[in-house]
Amino acid sequence: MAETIAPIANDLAVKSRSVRRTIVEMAHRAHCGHVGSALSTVDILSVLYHSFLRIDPTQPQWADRDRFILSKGHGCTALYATLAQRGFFPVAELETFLRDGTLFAGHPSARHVPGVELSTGSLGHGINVGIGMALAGKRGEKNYRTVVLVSDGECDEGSTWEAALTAGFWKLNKLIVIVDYNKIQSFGRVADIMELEPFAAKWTTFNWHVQEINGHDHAEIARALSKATEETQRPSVIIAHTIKGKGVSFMEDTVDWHYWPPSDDQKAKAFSELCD
Ligand SMILES: Cc1ncc(C[n+]2csc(CCOP(=O)(O)OP(=O)(O)O)c2C)c(N)n1
Repeated sequence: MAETIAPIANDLAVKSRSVRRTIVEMAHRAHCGHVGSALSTVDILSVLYHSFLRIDPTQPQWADRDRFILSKGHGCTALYATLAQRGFFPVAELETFLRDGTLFAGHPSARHVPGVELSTGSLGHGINVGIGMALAGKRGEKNYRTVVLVSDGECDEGSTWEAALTAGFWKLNKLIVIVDYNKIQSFGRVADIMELEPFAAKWTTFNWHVQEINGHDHAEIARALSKATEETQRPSVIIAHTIKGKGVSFMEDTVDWHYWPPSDDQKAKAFSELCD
């Protein structure tokens, strides 16, 4: 796999393309799905891991680190590839993905993978655990921030709105939720399954600071994160408008690429679109 991954460059666009290639490569090798789910989060993860989160890959458990939770755990190939790129473990280790004995399962394990803060996969729990982390930080007068990336499908779950109510009530200003609003779930479109709109207004009434951005624009993502840190009284939500399958033309905005694994030809076509 190592030869298929571009050398780490300074530019976030190059880094994001490299992560996208790794995602396609992992799914192709392991013959697994969730490629579209992972591709949708790449630009957000790139900005978080390369320019926002205060973390140290040599000390994944550093007490004052910022916490990041990938609540939509099925998109973990994006997280694995980004953590590898950031230096938490060698990219070559990702060759073991989904093999017997691997650290890299189809949903991320905090017990096994350096840099993974919470084992996720059962949707609808990320913000709730993030609240615990943020509350512990607030009560302990710590300076760390807690960032949770959730899917739009998770916003159909009651646990998400209970968390939203709680964080707003406790004024957890160091909690930042990013919604990967790609408008698609496993088997259909959010608008047909359980419409979320008016989405921003819902968070506002739960007493959150709300921003809406293009979730593939690195500069916009960085600006929104920076603005979120200025809040002193409210938790922040960044509603990131994204495209499921972003970066690979035939995967973009289709329900099919929730579960399909890429064939040899599809991998080759994807790589031809993701070259530097
Ligand atoms: C509690 C729970 N119910 C069902 C599932 C099965 N499941 C996996 S992904 C998914 C939905 C995918 O849609 P979304 O959450 O919007 O994620 P994305 O479109 O970004 O992949 C579901 C229902 C799960 N992982 N957890």
